[in-house]
Amino acid sequence: MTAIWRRTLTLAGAASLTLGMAHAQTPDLSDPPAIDGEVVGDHGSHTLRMGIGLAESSPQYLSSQYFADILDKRTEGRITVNVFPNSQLGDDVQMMEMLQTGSLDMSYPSSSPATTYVEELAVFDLPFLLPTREAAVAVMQSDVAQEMLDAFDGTGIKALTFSENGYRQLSNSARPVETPEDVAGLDVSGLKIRTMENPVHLDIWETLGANPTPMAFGELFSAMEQGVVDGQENPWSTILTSNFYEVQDYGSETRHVYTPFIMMMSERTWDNLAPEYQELVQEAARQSAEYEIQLSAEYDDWSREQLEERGMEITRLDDEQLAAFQEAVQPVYEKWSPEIGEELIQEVQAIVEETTSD
Ligand code: TK8
Repeated sequence: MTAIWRRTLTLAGAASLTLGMAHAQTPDLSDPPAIDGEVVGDHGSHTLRMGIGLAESSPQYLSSQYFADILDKRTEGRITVNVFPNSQLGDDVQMMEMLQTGSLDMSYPSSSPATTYVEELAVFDLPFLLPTREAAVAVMQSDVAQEMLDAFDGTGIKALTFSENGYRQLSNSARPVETPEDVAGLDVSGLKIRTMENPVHLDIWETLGANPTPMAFGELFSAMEQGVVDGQENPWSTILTSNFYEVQDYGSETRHVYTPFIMMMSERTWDNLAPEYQELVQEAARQSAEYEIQLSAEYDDWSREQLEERGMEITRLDDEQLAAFQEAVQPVYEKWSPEIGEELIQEVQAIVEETTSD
């Protein structure tokens, strides 16, 4: 059953019908915005390889295809972008290293493992900092965020734009989680939780009493299947599109961190592009990020419902329960604020307040 189901995800819809699968693979998604804008001049041909972590049905993949379509159309086929999903070219950390050496042209990692290049990005890893998607988007589009992208200059990576990975939710195979105590376990041991390769995330789960292990995303499914870890945390859409529900019985709507993605290009590839191509790539990146954020929003609640339909037991936390998590992770703020910079945190908080006050 598992194998068949996983196969249907990569086949055309017709195959799923033949197998009698009633579940839709995607929600009703907005069509990609029309590609207007002029065809740019002929500055030669380029074929670019772009590696991403998520599956073909994810907003990340669909919007990357849109990015490819924009470049294709506006160069009359002179720039081709081939998108490789499912971490098949490597994990976030590996692919960023490949961008540096020029052995890969583009990638789309989470901001969290990219903090090794630009420390300030860790502001996004602070738990419960961004209360609404609107606030998160405003921060991603702010000057402060642009400075973080610019800070990649000289690392071998050209950071093009932020987009949405989203609110992270806890899933596990051991027990329903409603409180921090459920994470730590009273008579039982703390949940073994996979985290992204990022020290703030590690600290969050240590503070909550879990046994966290940083691990590449591409290894996560089999680690959960084999019981190397009990659980993980990612947006509902990822838990759905990467089939984690097959090996995770419980989900909790913790929304503990909002993490962005960053679309990136190898600086070597970037430097090989004519200025007019560079401008186009930058514009297409922003347009596709807007589309990605929209798709991601359309996916979010729908994915949670789909997961419930597929048998996951999902716990929604009330305000009091969320407050208990928020309080439990206060030490993470105290520890990391000086490292990340109080001023930066305050700047982000000011943007958040602007969006929530009107
Ligand atoms: C995909 C990752 C993933 C992230 C993670 O490449 O590692 O859990 O949330 O989406 O970037």
